[in-house]
Amino acid sequence: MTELLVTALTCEYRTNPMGIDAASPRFGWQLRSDRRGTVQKGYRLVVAEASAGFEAPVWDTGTIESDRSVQVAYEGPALQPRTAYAYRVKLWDGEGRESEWSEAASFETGLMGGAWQAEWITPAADAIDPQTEASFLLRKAFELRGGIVSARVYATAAGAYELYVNGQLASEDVLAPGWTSYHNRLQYQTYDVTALVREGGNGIGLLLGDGWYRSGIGFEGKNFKYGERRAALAQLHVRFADGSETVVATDGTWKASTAPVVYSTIYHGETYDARLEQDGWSESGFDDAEWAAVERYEPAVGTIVAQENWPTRVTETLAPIAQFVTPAGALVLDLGQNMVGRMRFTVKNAPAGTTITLRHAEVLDKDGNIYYGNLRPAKQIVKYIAKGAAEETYAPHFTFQGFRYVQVEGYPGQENGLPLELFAGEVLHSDMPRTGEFECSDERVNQLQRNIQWGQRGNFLDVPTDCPQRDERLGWTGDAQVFIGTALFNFQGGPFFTKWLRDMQAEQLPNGGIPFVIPDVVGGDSSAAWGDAAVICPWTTYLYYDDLRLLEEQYGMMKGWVEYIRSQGDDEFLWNTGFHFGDWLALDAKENSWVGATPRDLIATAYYAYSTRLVRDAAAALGKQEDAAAYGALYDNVVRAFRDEFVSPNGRIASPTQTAHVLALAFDLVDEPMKSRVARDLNDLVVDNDYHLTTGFVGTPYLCFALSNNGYHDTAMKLLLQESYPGWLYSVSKGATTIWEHWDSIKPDGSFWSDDMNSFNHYAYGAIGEWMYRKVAGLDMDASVPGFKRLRFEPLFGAGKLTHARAAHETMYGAAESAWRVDGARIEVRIRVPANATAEVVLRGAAAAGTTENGAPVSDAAGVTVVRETENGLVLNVGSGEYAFAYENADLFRVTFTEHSKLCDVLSDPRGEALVKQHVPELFQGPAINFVSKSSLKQIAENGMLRVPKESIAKLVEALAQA
Ligand code: RAM
Repeated sequence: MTELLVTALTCEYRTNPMGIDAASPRFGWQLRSDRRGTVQKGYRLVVAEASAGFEAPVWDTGTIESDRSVQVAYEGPALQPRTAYAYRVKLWDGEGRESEWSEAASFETGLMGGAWQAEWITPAADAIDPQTEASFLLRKAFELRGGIVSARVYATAAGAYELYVNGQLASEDVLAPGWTSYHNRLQYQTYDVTALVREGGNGIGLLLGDGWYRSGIGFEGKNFKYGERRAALAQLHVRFADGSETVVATDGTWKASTAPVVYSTIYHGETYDARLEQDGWSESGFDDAEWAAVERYEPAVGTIVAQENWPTRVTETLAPIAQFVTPAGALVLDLGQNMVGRMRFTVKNAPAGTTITLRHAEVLDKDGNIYYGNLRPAKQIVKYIAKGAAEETYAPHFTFQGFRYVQVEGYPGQENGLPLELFAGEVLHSDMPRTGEFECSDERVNQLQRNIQWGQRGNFLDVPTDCPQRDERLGWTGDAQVFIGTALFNFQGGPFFTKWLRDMQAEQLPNGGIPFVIPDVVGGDSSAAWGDAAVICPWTTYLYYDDLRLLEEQYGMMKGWVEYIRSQGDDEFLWNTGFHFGDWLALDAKENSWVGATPRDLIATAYYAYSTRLVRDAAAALGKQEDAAAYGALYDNVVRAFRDEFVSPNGRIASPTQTAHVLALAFDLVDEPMKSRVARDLNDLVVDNDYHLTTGFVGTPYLCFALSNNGYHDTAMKLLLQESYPGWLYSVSKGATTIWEHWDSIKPDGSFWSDDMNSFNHYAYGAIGEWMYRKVAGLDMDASVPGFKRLRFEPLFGAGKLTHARAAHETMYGAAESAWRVDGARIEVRIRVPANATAEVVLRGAAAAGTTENGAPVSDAAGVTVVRETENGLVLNVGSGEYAFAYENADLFRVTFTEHSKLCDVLSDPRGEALVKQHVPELFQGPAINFVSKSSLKQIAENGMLRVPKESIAKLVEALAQA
């Protein structure tokens, strides 16, 4: 039986979500096919209320002739709030096959903008000091009759909260309601508590702490708070078999107390006094007579919206790999990985009042002592005061730490060592599905890839942050912008960026400027390459997920940003005024400066051009023809102005930095013949620097792209594989398990870059990951068809250092994969194209004759069309499926016309043969020219038949010149 299946149904990026408030949610599905070249010809999607079943659908599309299988918007009658829907899909392919109905998937709407029945409450100010550092407990007992069918809680807080029902923690979500621009937007969460409620007496409780709302956020003592008073808003809806409903909502009848969480802030940690625990506090029988009253208190928050991001959760637990005593005498646990989250630990038979203190740090100094210097004022201290039970287990509630090492004090019996099995590191971040893998023959690069992914996990804790440990942890726009291309390969980031971009949009300044950090807690605005996140992030999200709706929604912000730039500068088409971070932390900075040598107006104008181009493209994608034309014209003008100002008529870039050249190439600011000149100059800059980079935040993400896309992939590979400082593998060689903020966060002599700004978990330089996926492994998209519907595979094999590489990416259509292996001249390339997608494949150095797929001539392969042979190799067009290509790499041997004539010169020189033997002995061993005499060699060369490695020719020519 041939199989055509519909699987992996999603609604708004999620599997069976609850709390959907979109009026027209979007569906997606994947096709599974046992044939190659499967394309969806049509589909039928049916949505029904879950209680009614598919026999009585609310929306039946009927048969729709379309190959669209992602972001299919609901267009039926208005969805009802707090209602469970089921949906299913069936489809037809281009070969007339019809699938069965998919399994039913579900989604459940949230409050959909309806009024809250609950009232905001907080402990009465005359009973509990609102300024107390302690968290609050809020509770209510209630009765339920029998026949319960379902129960949901909708809740949020000004602060951070945990929900308890009948003594049970109701959800795995951590730090709800998440961090948004609270005064503009606040998320609420939906919890299914059906299994926790029961007929008879029930209790509901909220543990309410400070979270991002009131912890005091921001570096240099900014200590920003959204509000001084915490408050909660929650309502429980219980539905009964007879269709009736009961609502229990926060109101004046609730009671309040302080919690055993006596102190908790994001940066400094938490203190928990277990002696203050009140058993049964969220249960019905609990006596709350002594508890304080609550009062209504409406915090200054903006629109309450359904949870948009993935929830923050514990996604992995790490056991300590070692414990040791430092030279200074501290007992330290080593988690083996710089992680972000919290420690959970158990203590047995500790006398009441025993205080156990955990201090968290990322690294040890060169003497082996735990190093807290880079935390700046952030304390990262967790204290637990035992209640004297036989066994007590604790993990902090409303804080997180960035750490690999944990100094433990006061743990009973610790002089004899800690029971490692009673300690665990809980890794916390937005619980995004992982969608990317990269792996190759160099274990150091694999460690780099792990470091990049760990850096992302640690800094995608609800907001894309710069760092997770010091008194910062902020949504720096520049960092997010340079990293998003890598981020979206690694993890499903649609919901994550949707939420963050909505906050950015809410915080865009009236003049179109963009604050440095989103959510904005520090002020400051509109640096080039930082504010450009307003354009680059929506555009990139659109490209990866075909999320046209997000693009439409964000278009006003994108355009506003470009108009802001246009209003700057003393020339309409140059941006040469204002504050800029420049090429932040570049190595060509002046001493004691954080700003690299590339002129800030060059960077600003380059970004002006780039953002304008993307707004032009966004306008075109959205069908806004007038805007597309207007921004196209603006783009041309900015490019012209850039050239006038920064490029000499012969193509010399005005600033001799790597970053200046990188931007000119990466943003297409120069054309041929200047482009080749710029690329050559960039290559020279890197080679002259002995294959080391000098770039900072601005140049680094594009450096290797600029080289690989312009004929210098070998140089890019050497940069990647460079182990000495500075380069990506330098930190790996120093044992890093995450990406560092500085190329020399730890210097070769083991000392640190100064304390004042030295994060060991900063994803920005991890932006190299995108190039590893796209260029090294060769897994790429055709950007003119968003969402990876049209893939592009073009692995660049490099200068023979890697023998294999493999990348996989879970696209909206399913898994895509590219893997290659080189053995001498033989190359194997395996690719996977998900069903309903197609791909262009470029096999570098291949010719049609001699290339096989699955052992047979490529031209006979099902699903493959040979398009053409080019200078670069063989271009194929393939349909969905898995393919295994193999060929001899002519690229290693093929000689260009100039090289050929140079080679002829060498060979016609009397010293030719000796030179060849001395410098390129492989010429006499290679498959193409075994046993050839000098004269036949020359003859073959003259006929253009000789295939020698390009590098060998260069070596020969050089040797001849020197001989
Ligand atoms: C520091 C961090 C951050 C960067 C800003 C400009 O706070 O390095 O990553 O974006 O400076």
